[in-house]
Amino acid sequence: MTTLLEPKLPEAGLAGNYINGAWHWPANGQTLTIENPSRRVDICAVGRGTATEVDLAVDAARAALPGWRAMAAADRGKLLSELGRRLEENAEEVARVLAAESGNAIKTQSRGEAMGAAGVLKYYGGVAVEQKGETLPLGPGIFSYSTREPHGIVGSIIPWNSPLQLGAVKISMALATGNCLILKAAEDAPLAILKLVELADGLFPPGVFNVVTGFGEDAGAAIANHPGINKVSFTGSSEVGKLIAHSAADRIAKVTLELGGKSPTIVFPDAIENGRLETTAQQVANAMRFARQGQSCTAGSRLFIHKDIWDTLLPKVAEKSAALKVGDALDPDVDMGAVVNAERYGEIRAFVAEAEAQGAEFLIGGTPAEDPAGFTPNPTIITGVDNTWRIAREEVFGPVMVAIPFDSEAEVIEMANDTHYGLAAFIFTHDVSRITRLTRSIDAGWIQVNQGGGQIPGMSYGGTKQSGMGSEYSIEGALEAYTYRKSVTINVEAGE
Ligand code: TXE
Repeated sequence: MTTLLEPKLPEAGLAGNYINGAWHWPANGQTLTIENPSRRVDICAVGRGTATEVDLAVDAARAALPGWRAMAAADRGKLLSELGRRLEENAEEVARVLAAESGNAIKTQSRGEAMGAAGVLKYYGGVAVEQKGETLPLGPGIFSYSTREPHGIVGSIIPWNSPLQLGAVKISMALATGNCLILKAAEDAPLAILKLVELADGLFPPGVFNVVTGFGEDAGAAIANHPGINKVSFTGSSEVGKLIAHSAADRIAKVTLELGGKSPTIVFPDAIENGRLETTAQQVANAMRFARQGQSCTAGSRLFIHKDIWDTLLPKVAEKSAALKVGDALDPDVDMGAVVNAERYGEIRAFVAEAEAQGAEFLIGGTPAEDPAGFTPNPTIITGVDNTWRIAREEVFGPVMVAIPFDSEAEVIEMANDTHYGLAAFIFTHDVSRITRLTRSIDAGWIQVNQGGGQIPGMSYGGTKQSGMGSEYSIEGALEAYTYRKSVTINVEAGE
Protein backbone atom coordinates (compact mmCIF):
# COMPACT_ATOMS: atom_id res chain seq x y z
CA MET A 1 0.00 0.00 0.00
CA THR A 2 1.28 3.54 -0.78
CA THR A 3 2.14 5.79 2.12
CA LEU A 4 0.38 9.13 1.83
CA LEU A 5 2.47 12.25 2.30
CA GLU A 6 1.29 14.54 5.09
CA PRO A 7 1.46 18.33 5.35
CA LYS A 8 2.65 20.07 8.53
CA LEU A 9 -0.13 22.24 9.94
CA PRO A 10 -0.52 23.79 13.39
CA GLU A 11 -3.28 22.18 15.50
CA ALA A 12 -4.20 25.51 17.07
CA GLY A 13 -5.03 26.94 13.65
CA LEU A 14 -3.57 29.93 11.88
CA ALA A 15 -4.26 33.62 12.40
CA GLY A 16 -4.49 33.89 8.62
CA ASN A 17 -4.33 37.63 8.41
CA TYR A 18 -0.88 39.19 8.14
CA ILE A 19 -0.99 42.94 8.58
CA ASN A 20 1.79 45.48 9.06
CA GLY A 21 4.43 42.76 9.33
CA ALA A 22 2.67 40.70 12.03
CA TRP A 23 0.11 37.91 12.33
CA HIS A 24 -3.30 39.17 13.33
CA TRP A 25 -6.24 37.18 14.69
CA PRO A 26 -9.41 38.87 13.39
CA ALA A 27 -11.22 41.08 15.84
CA ASN A 28 -14.44 39.06 15.44
CA GLY A 29 -12.72 35.84 16.63
CA GLN A 30 -14.31 33.89 13.74
CA THR A 31 -12.53 31.26 11.69
CA LEU A 32 -12.67 29.61 8.28
CA THR A 33 -12.38 25.85 8.11
CA ILE A 34 -10.18 24.38 5.40
CA GLU A 35 -11.09 20.97 4.04
CA ASN A 36 -8.91 18.42 2.29
CA PRO A 37 -11.16 17.64 -0.72
CA SER A 38 -9.39 14.36 -1.51
CA ARG A 39 -10.49 12.94 1.84
CA ARG A 40 -13.37 15.23 2.81
CA VAL A 41 -11.85 15.97 6.22
CA ASP A 42 -11.22 19.34 7.85
CA ILE A 43 -7.52 20.05 8.20
CA CYS A 44 -7.09 23.51 9.65
CA ALA A 45 -8.90 26.58 10.94
CA VAL A 46 -7.82 30.02 9.80
CA GLY A 47 -8.82 33.45 11.13
CA ARG A 48 -11.69 34.86 9.06
CA GLY A 49 -10.85 38.42 8.12
CA THR A 50 -13.55 40.91 7.16
CA ALA A 51 -13.75 44.59 6.21
CA THR A 52 -12.13 45.43 9.59
CA GLU A 53 -8.92 43.62 8.61
CA VAL A 54 -9.00 45.14 5.13
CA ASP A 55 -9.18 48.61 6.72
CA LEU A 56 -6.22 47.85 8.98
CA ALA A 57 -4.22 46.48 6.05
CA VAL A 58 -4.96 49.54 3.90
CA ASP A 59 -3.80 51.85 6.73
CA ALA A 60 -0.59 49.85 7.13
CA ALA A 61 0.03 49.83 3.38
CA ARG A 62 -0.60 53.57 3.11
CA ALA A 63 1.96 54.24 5.86
CA ALA A 64 4.54 51.99 4.19
CA LEU A 65 4.07 53.38 0.67
CA PRO A 66 6.39 56.43 0.69
CA GLY A 67 9.41 54.39 1.82
CA TRP A 68 8.67 51.46 -0.47
CA ARG A 69 8.15 53.44 -3.66
CA ALA A 70 11.31 55.46 -2.95
CA MET A 71 13.45 52.33 -2.63
CA ALA A 72 15.70 51.56 -5.61
CA ALA A 73 13.89 49.16 -7.94
CA ALA A 74 16.90 46.84 -7.86
CA ASP A 75 16.60 46.58 -4.06
CA ARG A 76 12.89 45.79 -4.27
CA GLY A 77 13.80 43.16 -6.85
CA LYS A 78 16.39 41.59 -4.55
CA LEU A 79 13.72 41.03 -1.90
CA LEU A 80 11.43 39.29 -4.40
CA SER A 81 14.31 37.12 -5.61
CA GLU A 82 15.12 36.20 -2.02
CA LEU A 83 11.51 35.18 -1.41
CA GLY A 84 11.69 33.04 -4.56
CA ARG A 85 14.89 31.43 -3.26
CA ARG A 86 13.29 30.67 0.13
CA LEU A 87 10.25 29.16 -1.58
CA GLU A 88 12.47 26.96 -3.72
CA GLU A 89 14.30 25.73 -0.60
CA ASN A 90 11.01 24.89 1.11
CA ALA A 91 9.13 23.76 -2.01
CA GLU A 92 8.34 20.23 -0.81
CA GLU A 93 6.80 21.38 2.47
CA VAL A 94 4.74 24.07 0.74
CA ALA A 95 3.69 21.66 -2.04
CA ARG A 96 2.26 19.19 0.51
CA VAL A 97 0.15 21.90 2.10
CA LEU A 98 -1.00 23.00 -1.35
CA ALA A 99 -1.94 19.45 -2.38
CA ALA A 100 -3.87 18.94 0.88
CA GLU A 101 -6.00 22.06 0.58
CA SER A 102 -6.46 22.34 -3.20
CA GLY A 103 -6.72 18.68 -4.18
CA ASN A 104 -4.05 19.19 -6.86
CA ALA A 105 -1.85 16.07 -7.04
CA ILE A 106 1.56 16.48 -5.45
CA LYS A 107 3.22 14.40 -8.17
CA THR A 108 2.01 16.19 -11.27
CA GLN A 109 0.79 19.59 -10.01
CA SER A 110 1.62 20.88 -6.54
CA ARG A 111 5.39 20.35 -6.64
CA GLY A 112 5.49 22.01 -10.05
CA GLU A 113 3.34 24.87 -8.82
CA ALA A 114 5.64 25.56 -5.84
CA MET A 115 8.67 25.68 -8.15
CA GLY A 116 6.75 27.70 -10.74
CA ALA A 117 5.75 30.27 -8.11
CA ALA A 118 9.40 30.56 -7.03
CA GLY A 119 10.32 31.10 -10.69
CA VAL A 120 7.78 33.92 -11.01
CA LEU A 121 9.14 35.68 -7.90
CA LYS A 122 12.71 35.37 -9.21
CA TYR A 123 11.75 36.58 -12.68
CA TYR A 124 10.13 39.76 -11.32
CA GLY A 125 13.03 40.15 -8.90
CA GLY A 126 15.33 40.31 -11.92
CA VAL A 127 13.24 42.59 -14.12
CA ALA A 128 12.17 45.07 -11.42
CA VAL A 129 14.90 47.42 -12.72
CA GLU A 130 13.09 47.66 -16.07
CA GLN A 131 10.66 50.28 -14.72
CA LYS A 132 11.93 52.74 -17.28
CA GLY A 133 10.51 55.95 -18.68
CA GLU A 134 10.98 57.90 -21.91
CA THR A 135 12.48 61.20 -23.04
CA LEU A 136 11.29 63.56 -25.77
CA PRO A 137 13.84 65.49 -27.88
CA LEU A 138 12.23 68.93 -27.89
CA GLY A 139 15.38 71.01 -28.43
CA PRO A 140 17.79 72.75 -26.06
CA GLY A 141 15.28 74.99 -24.23
CA ILE A 142 13.16 72.21 -22.88
CA PHE A 143 13.62 68.79 -21.32
CA SER A 144 10.68 66.44 -21.30
CA TYR A 145 10.58 62.94 -19.89
CA SER A 146 8.22 60.42 -18.39
CA THR A 147 8.52 58.01 -15.47
CA ARG A 148 6.50 54.96 -14.48
CA GLU A 149 4.87 55.55 -11.10
CA PRO A 150 3.11 52.94 -8.95
CA HIS A 151 -0.65 53.37 -8.54
CA GLY A 152 -0.18 53.15 -4.76
CA ILE A 153 -2.22 50.56 -2.86
CA VAL A 154 -3.14 47.39 -4.74
CA GLY A 155 -5.82 44.94 -3.62
CA SER A 156 -5.45 41.49 -5.21
CA ILE A 157 -8.01 38.73 -4.98
CA ILE A 158 -7.05 35.19 -5.96
CA PRO A 159 -8.91 31.89 -6.45
CA TRP A 160 -8.15 28.39 -5.18
CA ASN A 161 -7.21 26.55 -8.39
CA SER A 162 -3.54 27.68 -8.54
CA PRO A 163 -3.36 29.77 -5.37
CA LEU A 164 0.38 29.78 -4.92
CA GLN A 165 1.23 30.51 -8.55
CA LEU A 166 -1.38 33.26 -8.80
CA GLY A 167 -0.39 34.64 -5.41
CA ALA A 168 3.24 34.83 -6.55
CA VAL A 169 2.18 36.65 -9.73
CA LYS A 170 0.08 39.21 -7.85
CA ILE A 171 2.75 39.78 -5.16
CA SER A 172 5.51 40.15 -7.74
CA MET A 173 3.69 42.50 -10.10
CA ALA A 174 2.53 44.84 -7.33
CA LEU A 175 5.73 44.91 -5.28
CA ALA A 176 8.25 45.02 -8.16
CA THR A 177 6.57 48.19 -9.46
CA GLY A 178 6.65 49.96 -6.06
CA ASN A 179 3.04 49.42 -4.93
CA CYS A 180 2.04 48.11 -1.50
CA LEU A 181 -0.28 45.12 -1.48
CA ILE A 182 -3.27 43.63 0.28
CA LEU A 183 -3.71 40.08 -1.00
CA LYS A 184 -6.94 38.22 -0.30
CA ALA A 185 -6.38 34.48 -0.34
CA ALA A 186 -9.19 32.17 -1.48
CA GLU A 187 -11.33 30.83 1.35
CA ASP A 188 -10.93 27.23 0.11
CA ALA A 189 -7.14 27.28 -0.24
CA PRO A 190 -5.28 29.93 1.78
CA LEU A 191 -2.73 27.65 3.48
CA ALA A 192 0.05 27.59 0.86
CA ILE A 193 -0.16 31.38 0.68
CA LEU A 194 0.22 31.51 4.46
CA LYS A 195 3.32 29.30 4.15
CA LEU A 196 4.68 31.82 1.69
CA VAL A 197 3.95 34.60 4.19
CA GLU A 198 5.91 32.65 6.84
CA LEU A 199 8.82 32.57 4.42
CA ALA A 200 8.44 36.30 3.70
CA ASP A 201 8.14 37.25 7.39
CA GLY A 202 10.68 39.99 8.17
CA LEU A 203 11.77 40.35 4.55
CA PHE A 204 9.70 43.33 3.39
CA PRO A 205 9.24 46.51 5.44
CA PRO A 206 6.06 46.21 7.59
CA GLY A 207 2.89 47.18 5.71
CA VAL A 208 4.31 46.56 2.22
CA PHE A 209 2.85 43.05 1.90
CA ASN A 210 -0.38 42.24 3.76
CA VAL A 211 -2.61 39.19 3.53
CA VAL A 212 -6.26 38.87 4.47
CA THR A 213 -7.99 35.48 4.67
CA GLY A 214 -11.76 35.65 4.41
CA PHE A 215 -14.81 35.08 2.24
CA GLY A 216 -15.44 36.86 -1.02
CA GLU A 217 -18.65 38.55 -0.02
CA ASP A 218 -17.07 40.31 2.98
CA ALA A 219 -13.24 40.50 2.77
CA GLY A 220 -13.20 40.36 -1.06
CA ALA A 221 -15.98 42.88 -1.52
CA ALA A 222 -14.29 45.18 1.06
CA ILE A 223 -11.20 45.22 -1.18
CA ALA A 224 -13.23 45.84 -4.34
CA ASN A 225 -15.05 48.77 -2.71
CA HIS A 226 -12.32 50.32 -0.57
CA PRO A 227 -11.75 54.01 -1.34
CA GLY A 228 -8.11 53.71 -0.21
CA ILE A 229 -7.29 50.98 -2.74
CA ASN A 230 -6.12 52.45 -6.05
CA LYS A 231 -5.97 49.29 -8.08
CA VAL A 232 -7.74 45.95 -7.92
CA SER A 233 -6.32 42.84 -9.53
CA PHE A 234 -8.67 39.86 -9.66
CA THR A 235 -8.49 36.29 -10.88
CA GLY A 236 -11.66 34.24 -10.61
CA SER A 237 -15.11 33.81 -12.10
CA SER A 238 -16.50 36.12 -14.79
CA GLU A 239 -19.51 36.72 -12.56
CA VAL A 240 -17.42 38.19 -9.71
CA GLY A 241 -15.11 39.90 -12.21
CA LYS A 242 -18.08 41.93 -13.46
CA LEU A 243 -19.02 42.93 -9.89
CA ILE A 244 -15.46 44.08 -9.29
CA ALA A 245 -15.35 46.11 -12.50
CA HIS A 246 -18.59 47.85 -11.43
CA SER A 247 -17.29 48.68 -7.93
CA ALA A 248 -14.00 49.96 -9.29
CA ALA A 249 -15.76 52.12 -11.89
CA ASP A 250 -17.42 54.13 -9.12
CA ARG A 251 -14.06 55.51 -8.02
CA ILE A 252 -12.08 55.06 -11.26
CA ALA A 253 -9.85 52.49 -9.54
CA LYS A 254 -7.64 50.65 -12.02
CA VAL A 255 -8.60 47.03 -12.64
CA THR A 256 -6.98 43.91 -14.01
CA LEU A 257 -9.25 40.91 -14.54
CA GLU A 258 -8.25 37.35 -15.36
CA LEU A 259 -11.48 35.40 -15.77
CA GLY A 260 -12.73 32.17 -17.22
CA GLY A 261 -12.34 30.43 -20.56
CA LYS A 262 -13.73 27.74 -22.85
CA SER A 263 -10.62 27.30 -24.92
CA PRO A 264 -10.58 25.44 -28.25
CA THR A 265 -8.06 22.78 -29.17
CA ILE A 266 -7.97 22.34 -32.96
CA VAL A 267 -6.26 19.38 -34.60
CA PHE A 268 -5.56 19.10 -38.36
CA PRO A 269 -4.65 15.82 -40.11
CA ASP A 270 -0.94 16.58 -40.57
CA ALA A 271 -0.54 16.85 -36.77
CA ILE A 272 -0.53 13.04 -36.51
CA GLU A 273 1.62 12.34 -39.58
CA ASN A 274 5.28 11.25 -39.46
CA GLY A 275 4.95 9.31 -36.22
CA ARG A 276 3.42 12.22 -34.29
CA LEU A 277 0.17 10.49 -33.21
CA GLU A 278 1.33 9.65 -29.67
CA THR A 279 2.87 13.04 -28.87
CA THR A 280 -0.04 14.99 -30.34
CA ALA A 281 -2.57 12.92 -28.36
CA GLN A 282 -0.55 13.49 -25.18
CA GLN A 283 -0.31 17.25 -25.76
CA VAL A 284 -4.06 17.45 -26.43
CA ALA A 285 -4.70 15.71 -23.07
CA ASN A 286 -2.18 18.06 -21.40
CA ALA A 287 -3.93 21.11 -22.90
CA MET A 288 -7.18 19.93 -21.29
CA ARG A 289 -5.36 20.04 -17.90
CA PHE A 290 -6.90 16.70 -16.92
CA ALA A 291 -4.11 16.31 -14.35
CA ARG A 292 -5.43 19.50 -12.67
CA GLN A 293 -8.98 18.06 -12.77
CA GLY A 294 -9.63 20.52 -15.60
CA GLN A 295 -9.64 23.34 -13.02
CA SER A 296 -7.62 25.71 -15.11
CA CYS A 297 -8.87 28.82 -16.85
CA THR A 298 -6.82 27.88 -19.95
CA ALA A 299 -8.11 24.28 -20.19
CA GLY A 300 -8.59 23.25 -23.82
CA SER A 301 -12.05 21.91 -23.03
CA ARG A 302 -13.47 22.04 -26.57
CA LEU A 303 -11.62 19.60 -28.80
CA PHE A 304 -12.17 20.12 -32.54
CA ILE A 305 -10.75 17.24 -34.60
CA HIS A 306 -10.67 17.16 -38.41
CA LYS A 307 -13.07 14.44 -39.57
CA ASP A 308 -10.32 12.60 -41.49
CA ILE A 309 -8.44 11.81 -38.26
CA TRP A 310 -11.40 11.63 -35.85
CA ASP A 311 -11.29 7.82 -35.64
CA THR A 312 -7.52 7.71 -35.21
CA LEU A 313 -6.78 10.59 -32.85
CA LEU A 314 -9.77 10.59 -30.51
CA PRO A 315 -9.26 7.02 -29.17
CA LYS A 316 -5.59 7.90 -28.52
CA VAL A 317 -6.51 11.05 -26.57
CA ALA A 318 -9.00 8.95 -24.61
CA GLU A 319 -6.35 6.28 -23.92
CA LYS A 320 -3.82 8.87 -22.63
CA SER A 321 -6.45 10.61 -20.49
CA ALA A 322 -7.88 7.41 -19.02
CA ALA A 323 -4.34 6.30 -18.08
CA LEU A 324 -4.13 9.02 -15.41
CA LYS A 325 -4.27 7.53 -11.93
CA VAL A 326 -7.04 9.34 -10.03
CA GLY A 327 -7.04 9.57 -6.23
CA ASP A 328 -5.70 11.30 -3.13
CA ALA A 329 -3.61 14.35 -4.03
CA LEU A 330 -1.06 13.37 -1.37
CA ASP A 331 -0.55 9.89 -2.78
CA PRO A 332 2.88 10.11 -4.44
CA ASP A 333 1.70 7.86 -7.30
CA VAL A 334 -1.51 9.72 -8.12
CA ASP A 335 -1.61 11.84 -11.30
CA MET A 336 -4.96 13.55 -10.84
CA GLY A 337 -6.45 14.59 -7.49
CA ALA A 338 -9.70 16.14 -6.28
CA VAL A 339 -11.81 19.14 -7.27
CA VAL A 340 -11.80 21.76 -4.57
CA ASN A 341 -15.11 21.39 -2.74
CA ALA A 342 -18.60 19.90 -2.65
CA GLU A 343 -20.14 22.84 -4.48
CA ARG A 344 -17.73 22.64 -7.43
CA TYR A 345 -18.10 18.83 -7.52
CA GLY A 346 -21.88 19.19 -7.56
CA GLU A 347 -21.77 21.73 -10.39
CA ILE A 348 -19.53 19.49 -12.51
CA ARG A 349 -21.88 16.59 -11.83
CA ALA A 350 -24.89 18.69 -12.88
CA PHE A 351 -23.20 19.75 -16.15
CA VAL A 352 -22.37 16.15 -17.10
CA ALA A 353 -25.76 14.76 -16.03
CA GLU A 354 -27.50 17.39 -18.16
CA ALA A 355 -25.41 16.47 -21.23
CA GLU A 356 -26.14 12.78 -20.59
CA ALA A 357 -29.87 13.54 -20.46
CA GLN A 358 -29.54 15.48 -23.74
CA GLY A 359 -28.15 12.33 -25.38
CA ALA A 360 -24.38 12.87 -25.22
CA GLU A 361 -22.10 9.83 -25.43
CA PHE A 362 -19.17 9.14 -23.13
CA LEU A 363 -15.92 7.98 -24.69
CA ILE A 364 -14.40 7.80 -21.21
CA GLY A 365 -15.72 8.80 -17.77
CA GLY A 366 -19.32 9.72 -17.12
CA THR A 367 -21.55 11.47 -14.60
CA PRO A 368 -19.58 11.56 -11.30
CA ALA A 369 -20.85 9.54 -8.31
CA GLU A 370 -23.35 11.30 -6.07
CA ASP A 371 -21.67 11.02 -2.66
CA PRO A 372 -18.01 10.05 -3.14
CA ALA A 373 -15.38 9.46 -0.41
CA GLY A 374 -13.23 12.14 -2.05
CA PHE A 375 -14.21 14.74 -4.68
CA THR A 376 -12.33 12.89 -7.41
CA PRO A 377 -14.22 12.75 -10.72
CA ASN A 378 -12.69 10.74 -13.56
CA PRO A 379 -11.45 12.24 -16.83
CA THR A 380 -14.47 12.49 -19.09
CA ILE A 381 -14.62 12.92 -22.88
CA ILE A 382 -18.02 13.56 -24.40
CA THR A 383 -19.10 13.21 -28.05
CA GLY A 384 -22.40 13.60 -29.88
CA VAL A 385 -22.65 17.13 -28.50
CA ASP A 386 -24.37 20.04 -30.18
CA ASN A 387 -22.43 23.31 -30.03
CA THR A 388 -25.47 25.03 -28.52
CA TRP A 389 -25.57 22.81 -25.40
CA ARG A 390 -24.43 24.25 -22.07
CA ILE A 391 -21.63 21.65 -21.81
CA ALA A 392 -20.16 22.99 -25.08
CA ARG A 393 -20.53 26.68 -24.19
CA GLU A 394 -20.02 27.23 -20.45
CA GLU A 395 -16.93 26.77 -18.35
CA VAL A 396 -17.36 23.43 -16.53
CA PHE A 397 -14.11 23.83 -14.57
CA GLY A 398 -13.82 20.08 -14.19
CA PRO A 399 -12.17 17.19 -16.08
CA VAL A 400 -14.72 17.28 -18.87
CA MET A 401 -13.84 17.73 -22.55
CA VAL A 402 -16.29 17.84 -25.44
CA ALA A 403 -15.05 16.54 -28.80
CA ILE A 404 -16.56 17.88 -32.02
CA PRO A 405 -15.56 16.97 -35.62
CA PHE A 406 -14.95 19.61 -38.31
CA ASP A 407 -14.58 19.67 -42.10
CA SER A 408 -12.83 22.88 -43.05
CA GLU A 409 -10.60 25.60 -41.65
CA ALA A 410 -13.31 28.24 -42.07
CA GLU A 411 -15.84 26.10 -40.21
CA VAL A 412 -13.53 25.42 -37.26
CA ILE A 413 -12.55 29.09 -36.92
CA GLU A 414 -16.22 29.98 -36.73
CA MET A 415 -16.96 27.33 -34.10
CA ALA A 416 -13.84 28.18 -32.07
CA ASN A 417 -14.79 31.87 -31.92
CA ASP A 418 -18.46 31.18 -31.20
CA THR A 419 -18.05 31.91 -27.47
CA HIS A 420 -17.96 34.96 -25.24
CA TYR A 421 -14.60 33.81 -23.89
CA GLY A 422 -11.20 34.53 -25.44
CA LEU A 423 -8.47 33.28 -23.15
CA ALA A 424 -6.42 30.50 -24.75
CA ALA A 425 -6.33 28.26 -27.83
CA PHE A 426 -4.28 25.25 -28.90
CA ILE A 427 -3.62 24.56 -32.59
CA PHE A 428 -2.07 21.35 -33.88
CA THR A 429 -0.63 21.48 -37.41
CA HIS A 430 2.80 21.86 -38.99
CA ASP A 431 1.58 23.89 -41.98
CA VAL A 432 3.13 27.33 -41.47
CA SER A 433 0.59 29.14 -43.62
CA ARG A 434 -2.27 27.55 -41.73
CA ILE A 435 -0.63 28.37 -38.38
CA THR A 436 -0.30 32.01 -39.46
CA ARG A 437 -3.94 32.22 -40.63
CA LEU A 438 -5.32 30.55 -37.52
CA THR A 439 -3.24 32.43 -34.97
CA ARG A 440 -4.51 35.64 -36.62
CA SER A 441 -8.15 34.55 -36.73
CA ILE A 442 -8.73 32.93 -33.33
CA ASP A 443 -9.87 35.27 -30.54
CA ALA A 444 -7.54 34.37 -27.68
CA GLY A 445 -4.96 36.06 -25.50
CA TRP A 446 -2.62 33.08 -25.65
CA ILE A 447 -2.26 30.57 -28.49
CA GLN A 448 -0.02 27.54 -28.30
CA VAL A 449 0.90 25.59 -31.41
CA ASN A 450 1.67 21.86 -31.17
CA GLN A 451 1.84 21.92 -27.38
CA GLY A 452 -0.36 22.24 -24.33
CA GLY A 453 2.01 23.81 -21.80
CA GLY A 454 1.63 26.17 -18.85
CA GLN A 455 2.27 29.89 -18.34
CA ILE A 456 5.82 31.14 -18.70
CA PRO A 457 7.32 34.03 -16.68
CA GLY A 458 8.18 36.79 -19.13
CA MET A 459 5.41 35.92 -21.61
CA SER A 460 2.34 38.17 -21.31
CA TYR A 461 -0.78 36.23 -20.43
CA GLY A 462 -4.35 37.56 -20.35
CA GLY A 463 -7.66 37.28 -22.14
CA THR A 464 -9.81 39.10 -24.65
CA LYS A 465 -13.65 39.26 -24.83
CA GLN A 466 -15.17 38.27 -21.46
CA SER A 467 -12.01 36.44 -20.36
CA GLY A 468 -10.57 39.58 -18.87
CA MET A 469 -8.47 42.67 -19.27
CA GLY A 470 -4.78 43.33 -18.69
CA SER A 471 -2.00 40.79 -18.82
CA GLU A 472 0.18 39.08 -16.28
CA TYR A 473 3.45 37.13 -16.11
CA SER A 474 5.51 39.78 -17.93
CA ILE A 475 7.19 43.03 -16.94
CA GLU A 476 5.32 44.76 -19.79
CA GLY A 477 2.01 43.59 -18.29
CA ALA A 478 3.08 44.78 -14.82
CA LEU A 479 4.14 48.20 -16.13
CA GLU A 480 0.91 48.70 -18.06
CA ALA A 481 -1.36 47.56 -15.27
CA TYR A 482 0.40 48.52 -12.03
CA THR A 483 1.93 51.89 -12.95
CA TYR A 484 0.90 55.11 -14.64
CA ARG A 485 3.01 57.33 -16.87
CA LYS A 486 3.98 60.63 -15.30
CA SER A 487 5.23 63.19 -17.84
CA VAL A 488 7.51 66.00 -16.74
CA THR A 489 8.33 69.03 -18.89
CA ILE A 490 11.17 71.29 -17.73
CA ASN A 491 11.80 74.70 -19.22
CA VAL A 492 15.61 74.71 -19.16
CA GLU A 493 17.29 78.04 -18.51
CA ALA A 494 19.78 79.00 -21.16
CA GLY A 495 23.35 78.56 -19.87
CA GLU A 496 26.11 81.23 -19.83
O1 TXE B 1 -14.96 31.70 -7.99
P1 TXE B 1 -15.07 33.14 -7.34
P2 TXE B 1 -15.61 30.33 -7.48
C1 TXE B 1 -14.52 30.10 -12.49
C2 TXE B 1 -14.81 28.65 -12.74
C3 TXE B 1 -15.45 28.22 -11.47
C4 TXE B 1 -16.28 29.45 -11.14
C5 TXE B 1 -16.71 29.59 -9.71
O2 TXE B 1 -15.71 28.53 -13.81
O3 TXE B 1 -16.28 27.14 -11.63
O4 TXE B 1 -15.44 30.49 -11.50
O5 TXE B 1 -15.60 29.49 -8.82
C6 TXE B 1 -13.45 35.98 -4.26
N1 TXE B 1 -16.14 40.39 -4.23
N2 TXE B 1 -13.17 30.31 -11.99
O6 TXE B 1 -17.03 30.54 -7.03
O7 TXE B 1 -16.28 33.22 -6.49
C7 TXE B 1 -13.37 34.64 -3.60
O8 TXE B 1 -13.35 34.78 -2.19
C8 TXE B 1 -14.81 40.19 -4.19
C9 TXE B 1 -12.16 30.59 -12.98
O9 TXE B 1 -14.72 29.77 -6.47
O10 TXE B 1 -14.88 34.10 -8.44
C10 TXE B 1 -12.07 34.10 -4.16
O11 TXE B 1 -10.97 34.66 -3.45
N3 TXE B 1 -14.24 38.96 -4.21
C11 TXE B 1 -10.95 31.12 -12.37
C12 TXE B 1 -12.08 34.64 -5.60
O12 TXE B 1 -12.99 35.74 -5.59
C13 TXE B 1 -15.06 37.89 -4.27
C14 TXE B 1 -10.52 30.55 -11.08
C15 TXE B 1 -12.54 33.64 -6.66
O13 TXE B 1 -13.81 33.17 -6.33
C16 TXE B 1 -16.46 38.03 -4.33
C17 TXE B 1 -11.63 30.34 -10.18
C18 TXE B 1 -17.00 39.35 -4.30
N4 TXE B 1 -18.32 39.58 -4.35
C19 TXE B 1 -12.89 30.18 -10.67
N5 TXE B 1 -17.01 36.81 -4.40
C20 TXE B 1 -9.79 31.40 -13.27
N6 TXE B 1 -9.85 32.48 -14.02
O14 TXE B 1 -8.80 30.69 -13.25
C21 TXE B 1 -16.00 35.93 -4.40
N7 TXE B 1 -14.81 36.56 -4.31
